[in-house]
Amino acid sequence: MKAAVLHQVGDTELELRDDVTTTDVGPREIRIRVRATGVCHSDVSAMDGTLPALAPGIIGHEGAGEVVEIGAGVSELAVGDHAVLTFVPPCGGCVNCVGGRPHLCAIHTIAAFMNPRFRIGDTSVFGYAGTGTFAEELVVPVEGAVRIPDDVPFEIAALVACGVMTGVGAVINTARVEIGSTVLVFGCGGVGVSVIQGARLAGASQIVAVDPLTEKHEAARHFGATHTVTPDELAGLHASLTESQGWDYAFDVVGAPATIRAAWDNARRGGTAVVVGAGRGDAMVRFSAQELFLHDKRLLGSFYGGADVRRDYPRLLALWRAGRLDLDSMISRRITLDEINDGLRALKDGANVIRQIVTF
Ligand code: CXF
Ligand code: ZN
Repeated sequence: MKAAVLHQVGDTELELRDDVTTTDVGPREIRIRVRATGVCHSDVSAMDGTLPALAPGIIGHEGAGEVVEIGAGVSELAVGDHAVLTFVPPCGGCVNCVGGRPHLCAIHTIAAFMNPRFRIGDTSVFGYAGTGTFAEELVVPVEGAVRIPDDVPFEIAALVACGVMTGVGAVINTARVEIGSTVLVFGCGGVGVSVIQGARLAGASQIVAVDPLTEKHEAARHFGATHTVTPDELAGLHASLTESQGWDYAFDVVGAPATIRAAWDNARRGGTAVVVGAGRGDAMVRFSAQELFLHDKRLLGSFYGGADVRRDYPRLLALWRAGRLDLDSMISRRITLDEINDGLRALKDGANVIRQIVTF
């Protein structure tokens, strides 16, 4: 089959090949024919070493498709079912799953990391974050796919697998933003606009979006931002809009020390800063011992929007169906797998795209 291969971390291009295979479908595993995948900034981060990835590997982790084969002991899904993938398949039985934190389940995530499920000839090829959706097919544990209704377009479904879940979930699950709150968001990409949409769903009274690229401001307003500014303009708004008190919630959706620090600084005393952006392991953020107690703020990490995928994927799609979550407008561009390098380059260059979708 066709797939885009990362030979080494640090490579700037993926190699398109048509001789990639998957491992056989084992017990409790399924084979998915990928029908749509988003191009997420974490795919770029996997390639350039910002986020950990094993090579050779198939990148791509925001996908949806059709079940084409099921292994022994699979009863949850059947051939022909449509499903959205997840890069954290909840096992359902570990301390995290039982404790209401299925997004932190490590059982299948670690196994997927260690056990490559792709091959090129005799060479084992890893799937990024246990998935690898820049391929026509992939094999995942049955826990790694959530069934969706047949009438949901695959490209809409794919968005839910990472960006939308991460952004909306950060607001609803992690921060639990209350109605009437004021919200500040750094970054207006796919996850950033999902935070904005989450804040709108939560009934925020003010949603201020910050992005250095003014081309992105229009989209931010479309998705619910009440104000849009460049970083340079933020201090003025902090003074005029918040009477220099700061916002109730400040979300970093960039993952850089400067934006994390800015989220903290712009949260009001007693407010909440939420780190959604996926930053480098060696990038450090400084806080003084005094400010941590004196300002009485909460600093929250948000991984995968605190997803409970079996609960949240259907909810997000129900909100889309009800016209309350705009997923259609998030798709900036449709490409083929042959154009994947072009899509990745556009993201790296900061082009004005929210989500590019590869359709198969
Ligand atoms: C990432 C987090 C690290 C694994 C892949 C997905 N999240 C969002 O893109
Ligand atoms: Zn992602």
